[in-house]
Amino acid sequence: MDDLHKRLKVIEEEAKSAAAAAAAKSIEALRQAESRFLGKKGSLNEIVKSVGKLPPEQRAEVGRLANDAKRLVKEIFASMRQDSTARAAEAERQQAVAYDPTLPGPVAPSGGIHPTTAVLWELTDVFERMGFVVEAGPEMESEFYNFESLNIPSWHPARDSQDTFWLTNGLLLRTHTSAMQVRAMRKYGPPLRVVVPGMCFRNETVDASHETTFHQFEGFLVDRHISVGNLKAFLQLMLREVFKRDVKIRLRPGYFPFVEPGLECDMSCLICGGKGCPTCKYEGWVELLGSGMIHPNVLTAGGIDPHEYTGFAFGVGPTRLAMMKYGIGDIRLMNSCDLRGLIPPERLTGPTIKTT
Ligand code: FA5
Repeated sequence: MDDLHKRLKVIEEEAKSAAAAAAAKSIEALRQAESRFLGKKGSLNEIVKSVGKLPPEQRAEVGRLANDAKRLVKEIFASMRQDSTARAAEAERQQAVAYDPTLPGPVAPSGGIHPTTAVLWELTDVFERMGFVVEAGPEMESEFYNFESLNIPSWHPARDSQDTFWLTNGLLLRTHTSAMQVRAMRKYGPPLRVVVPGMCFRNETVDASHETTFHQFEGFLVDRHISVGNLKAFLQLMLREVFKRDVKIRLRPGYFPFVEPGLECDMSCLICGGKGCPTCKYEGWVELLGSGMIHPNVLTAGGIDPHEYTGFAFGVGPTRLAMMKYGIGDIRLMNSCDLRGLIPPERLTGPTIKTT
């Protein structure tokens, strides 16, 4: 019996130091150490199992001693478990305290700006500085504002040049931002200076310079004594602001029913340096905009007396400007969601925040 006492004492001591060592490591290590003493094949269970083989008069006493030792070892591990959970909670608390909320946070990667957006900001900025108001207008437009008010009745062949998406609700997707001309004339009356950045839609065959969904930027000014000279000066100023230098342009007669005379403005292709490439359809020139002096019928539709007032209007493709400015050879890349095409904010040359 003395031997058993000694053996149980040794087991208790071993359990104490094993529990302390395991608790310093992890809860899992503690669980493994506990099963070495209390598991099915643990040292204490071996003693309990051997009780059956003892002489009957010793069994009760040995069983009692072994069970006492088991209880004690269980308590040792339970208290160690509690300690190590408390220590983990404390470590977590300490870590939270160590967190300094006044330190600067990790730097998030900053976004880039789409080249067309950058050009639109620049265009809007330069015209706002010259007293133009910015209008958006609806993308779902009526036939009246998109065509009829612009001197394009239903029988007019010019309708064919703007393949139109007709909607089932009697409206259409506007084919150009000129649709805002008569709306703005009726809203503001003369004299007026308005720009309209906005999306336009045409059922066109897509190629390197044509998309079915594209931006336009319309500008029009109505006042007394406005001439083609004013139009040319504004166009040159606009292009100088966008390209930050003088660029080679040419004006040539162009037909739009809502202007008289009508002028198209081309720019020497910056992709090929004017030699010819798919972007400029091998002509060396890229068509940037349509423009002209507002037709008297349009002024009349807008409630303005054409005998007293004249005005100019132009509609430019900001996407094409962006392609020239940033050397992008194919308009399809602009809507391709390729993030490599975005301009890091530090490379922007114009205003970076625009609220309209
Ligand atoms: C017009 O849309 C006229 N409303 C412009 C205008 C306004 C003329 C005021 C006179 C007075 P046009 O269809 O040429 O014209 O388009 C004008 C510009 O929009 C083009 O020069 C081009 O830069 C851009 N554009 C036209 N169609 C597309 C297209 N499918 N994809 C990309 N850009 C286009």
